[in-house]
Amino acid sequence: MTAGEEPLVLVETQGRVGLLTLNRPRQLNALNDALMDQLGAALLAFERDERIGAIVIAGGAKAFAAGADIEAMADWSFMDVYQSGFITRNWEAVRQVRKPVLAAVAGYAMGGGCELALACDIIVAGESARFALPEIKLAMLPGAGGTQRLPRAIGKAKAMDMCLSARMLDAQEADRLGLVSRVVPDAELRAHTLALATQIAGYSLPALMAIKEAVNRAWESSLSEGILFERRALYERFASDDAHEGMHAFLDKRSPVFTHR
Ligand code: DAK
Repeated sequence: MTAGEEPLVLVETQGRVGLLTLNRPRQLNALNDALMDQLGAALLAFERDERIGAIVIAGGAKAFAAGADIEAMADWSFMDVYQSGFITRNWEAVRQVRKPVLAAVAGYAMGGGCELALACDIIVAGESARFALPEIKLAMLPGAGGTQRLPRAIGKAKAMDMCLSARMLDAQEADRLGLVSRVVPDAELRAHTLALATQIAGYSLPALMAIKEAVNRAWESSLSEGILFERRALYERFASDDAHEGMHAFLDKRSPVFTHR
């Protein structure tokens, strides 16, 4: 970004919540390299910032994000994407974040925009939210985790339908299928998501990180391995100041004071 240029990602904090707003409204937040660089850098800065306990990624009213930037990609060659590590280089920062990440989705979440939301831990959808992986229309394929995360989220039958026919889901159907966590009126989306993130960020950060790691492990291992992982994570809780504080506060009938240790 050069001086005087509008940032492609707006960065704000509200208490212990870091809020990132995608800001390319004229292109419906199409995700070009510069935007993904800024998003990745902001995510990792919040990850390092001990005053932040949860992160929200929001889009605009018409689009969360309409996908990877087709104009930028149209003439790329294999060597261009291979040598620059397209996707891997900057799209995967969200996967490195151990703190909870919430997506606030209104309007279109298409292609890479849908995949970005899928990579978040919680999706709060406004009633206008629309989810699709329409890459097949471009003779492309979802390349930022869509073919992998979508079947895990909603099952093979629905995922195949979306990937092969470009079928678009509205917020209610996405809710029914388990693609999103909650649906709220558009006018309440930002406030609702920030309130949820504030609630989450008020809990013990190392406990949140342990839960996120354990739930993600459910996607990536057998049940018995996952249970073993969960049990170890539970034992580790007994090495944490916050867990003792949380249990004693309950017994003392007072609010806990977490130090995030
Ligand atoms: N890229 C670039 N520009 C886009 C865009 C996109 N994805 N989506 C919209 N825009 C631009 C439009 O070109 C238009 O620009 P102007 O003509 O005003 O200059 C402006 O945003 C407003 O869009 P529309 O005029 O089209 O608005 P409508 O309300 O009529 O339609 C729409 C909204 C979201 C239905 C429509 O814009 C649309 O279909 N957009 C494309 C959606 C799409 O196909 N998304 C998937 C993109 S492909 C990879 C990994 C990942 C990916 C690729 C490769 N590798 C590892 C290699 C991911 C691929 C994708 O995400």
